[in-house]
Amino acid sequence: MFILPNLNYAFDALEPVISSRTLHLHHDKHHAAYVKALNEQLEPVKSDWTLEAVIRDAAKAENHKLFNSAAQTWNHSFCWLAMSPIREQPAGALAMAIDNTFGGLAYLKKVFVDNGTGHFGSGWLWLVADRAGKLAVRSTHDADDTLTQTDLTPLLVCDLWEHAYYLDYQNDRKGFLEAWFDAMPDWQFAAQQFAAAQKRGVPWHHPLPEVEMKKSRAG
Ligand code: MN3
Repeated sequence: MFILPNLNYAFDALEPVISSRTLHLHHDKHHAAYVKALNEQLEPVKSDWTLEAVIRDAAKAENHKLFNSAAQTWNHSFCWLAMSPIREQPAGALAMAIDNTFGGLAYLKKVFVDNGTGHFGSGWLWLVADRAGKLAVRSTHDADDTLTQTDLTPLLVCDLWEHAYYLDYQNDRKGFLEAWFDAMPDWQFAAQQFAAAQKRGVPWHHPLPEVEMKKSRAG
């Protein structure tokens, strides 16, 4: 079965941008529920099943229920890693690409916030790169991700579902996105993904499922 990944930081580490209460509910309830629903549809799973393959197969087969559970599991696992309690600035090749594509971090922020504010309903807001290292901001609806789009590697993602921000920001999605962009992105993680997009390294993959051990009758 797929396991709910632990966070790499304390639940209050993202305050004041994301409260401990929001993060607890988001990880312990919302994300956990997607993982549970995924496992209920998949069992028994083999240890070599990748979640990426499950997502792509479900999309191809138009199995919407499985796709939603699998993609929401993946998207949340990715979104925890795309955030850091340490406020960072992009550096190196990624910073250069941001300058080349957007004319600087301030304009990328404007494109990112405008896209997410204008996105109708639930979904995800992504910074992606193609194989040539060209950056773009994309939003996807509901559980949809960038894995089913060829030639795109996600660098960052922000959850646009109301459960991600409503306790802290109520209806002010724009305020949430501005605060998120200034403080939350893990630009080192994004830089690794950016290098992988151009075949320098391997992009992040979801942890493999754990196979339940059969009870030993030995002895
Ligand atoms: Mn969520």
